[in-house]
Amino acid sequence: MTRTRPLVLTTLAASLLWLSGCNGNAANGTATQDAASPQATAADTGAAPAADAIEGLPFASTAVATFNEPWAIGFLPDGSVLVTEKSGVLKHVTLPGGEVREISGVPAVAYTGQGGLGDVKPHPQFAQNGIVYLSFAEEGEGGRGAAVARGRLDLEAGALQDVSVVWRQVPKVDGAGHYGHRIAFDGDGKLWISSGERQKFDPSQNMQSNLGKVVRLNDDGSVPDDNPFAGKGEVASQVWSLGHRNPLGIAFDAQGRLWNSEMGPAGGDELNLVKRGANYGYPIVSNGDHYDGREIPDHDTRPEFEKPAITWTPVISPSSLAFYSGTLFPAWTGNAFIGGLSGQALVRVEIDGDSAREAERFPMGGRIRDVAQGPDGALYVIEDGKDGRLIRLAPRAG
Ligand SMILES: [Ca+2]
Ligand SMILES: [Ca+2]
Repeated sequence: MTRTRPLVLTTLAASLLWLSGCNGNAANGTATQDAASPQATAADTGAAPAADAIEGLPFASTAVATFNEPWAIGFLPDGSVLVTEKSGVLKHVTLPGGEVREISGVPAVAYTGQGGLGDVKPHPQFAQNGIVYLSFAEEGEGGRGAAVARGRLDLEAGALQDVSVVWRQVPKVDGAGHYGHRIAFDGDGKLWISSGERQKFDPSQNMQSNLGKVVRLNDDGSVPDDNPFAGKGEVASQVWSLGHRNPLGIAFDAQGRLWNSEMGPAGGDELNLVKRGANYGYPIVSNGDHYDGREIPDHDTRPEFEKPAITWTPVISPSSLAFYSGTLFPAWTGNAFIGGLSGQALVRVEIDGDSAREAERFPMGGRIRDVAQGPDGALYVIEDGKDGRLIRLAPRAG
């Protein structure tokens, strides 16, 4: 068994990277550091494209472009990529050139707290229909909630057209946290959405609400009649699984099984194999506890709830989840990758049947907001915050 690297060492390594980055910038006289973005500035990366974007990794890292609070990466079949910015901006990026263009027609978003423009995913038949899905936080009666809209991307016009909302969190509540709102498609073209509990706890167990759930829909937002709670109410019929907290990662493995990563409270981050109709226990059980110190019983006290395949304490703050199906990193085919916010890392996870283990943790020197596999078989990550970079990870040549 490879042991998980203790967090303190990861943090130390990240600090050393940060320091070395400072020195490098100071040496060439372009140092503009802030806490959210300890790496080189866009001008630096443009001036030295061959240099590693992140030092100390066992593979090459190349900065492609820089964004303002990027949130999600959505690859298109032609190898270009859409990137969302939390403030409500959608950008199209060519690869490998890294030319960035803003796309108009994005719905108005509630940009505050953890909310704003969220995930972006093309329809599985994007090459034929040009449809793109966006998730975002919106204002409405009762407060705020996540929504998912779809529209047709006209790349020549640089515009999203015929935009319509296909799903909403119910009910809208006050606050601006735990939207979740990652999007995935399965091999049958079904639309899957991870819905956070909006920091309201009990809705995760309430089937009159779709908060704290994973939902499964047809691509137009209608409800499939073979969902596990079909016929048990308008909201319940959307639900695939319940008892989730803030599921910021959702992805299918090569066998077509759904997994999700979710933020625990104080401790207890989770990777779950998401099963039909299953209850993942929040807020009744968690291997973490409430931030105010009140205990939440651990998963093993209540075997009727599905246990996580991996639980992390100290936390990594999983932002994102992707399965690697490429061959550019042949040793990693079938592995899961999780971006860590507080962990400032990319976590490699090996899957064995229904179980999973952390196999490796790469210190990224900053908070990682999303991870995705490109059509070229490279891994791409995006950094969190102001001046967050889109970075391509690939084996070193030779
Ligand atoms: Ca759980
Ligand atoms: Ca606990």
